[in-house]
Amino acid sequence: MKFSQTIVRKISKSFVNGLTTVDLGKPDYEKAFEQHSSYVEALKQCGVKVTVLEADERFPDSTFVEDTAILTEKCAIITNPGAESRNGEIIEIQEVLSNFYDEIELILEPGTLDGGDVMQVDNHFYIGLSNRTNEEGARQLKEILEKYDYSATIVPVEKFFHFKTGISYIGDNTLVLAGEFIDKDLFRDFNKIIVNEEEEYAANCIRINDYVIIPKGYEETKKKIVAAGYSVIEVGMSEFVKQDGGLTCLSLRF
Ligand code: CIR
Repeated sequence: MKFSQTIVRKISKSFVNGLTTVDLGKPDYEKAFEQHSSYVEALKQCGVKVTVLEADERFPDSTFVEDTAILTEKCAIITNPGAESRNGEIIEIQEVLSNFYDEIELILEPGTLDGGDVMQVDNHFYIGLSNRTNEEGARQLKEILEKYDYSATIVPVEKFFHFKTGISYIGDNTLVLAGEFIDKDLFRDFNKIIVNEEEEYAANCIRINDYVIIPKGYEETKKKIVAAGYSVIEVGMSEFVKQDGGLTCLSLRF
């Protein structure tokens, strides 16, 4: 898939007090700021335009813009984020996306859905059921996608935070995947780049045009992706790991 646009949001000072399920200590704001700047540079290197939204102190997790929308070639779908403290993030995102999209759809109560649970493979979407995405949210998304002639499969997520925490599609019928997804029958027809347990975090990576962006410091996974013929860009993510955030969460791509 060819991407030309991305949207990111600068981290707020309140970022360090955002939601997390891991016990890795508080992120360092300055370092997170630097890492976010490197991420923006990596996106630019992939040849996309980057719209940088200002930090929003009201929402500590608002730098994780991916969770607020699903973007397709035909429509934008504004999600209904499953975490109460994040729900208000969608208001400004909808305004921003109305500059790019004529067709905007909404996930509505009692459905909840986070963008981190949705993986696109060409015209098909996999929708993960996680702590953030419930069955009603997944059902609504599937129905919307089918209206636009896409198809979708709903997949239970057992252990990972979001569906895409453990799986990424990098084009060419190839998945990068870890843990519970490695032996899943649903993915049997894909080429698989398997991420070992110590490097699980690197299963969340992003193919943008001619590059795959991966987190820095995951050498085995890097070797495997390079060996499969991809050009890799590495970005330091240590401060985002502390807040359960992966590479994909930091941008919306379309
Ligand atoms: C949250 O709990 O919502 C944030 N601290 C992390 C969100 C990560 N987003 C993603 O994986 N798509």
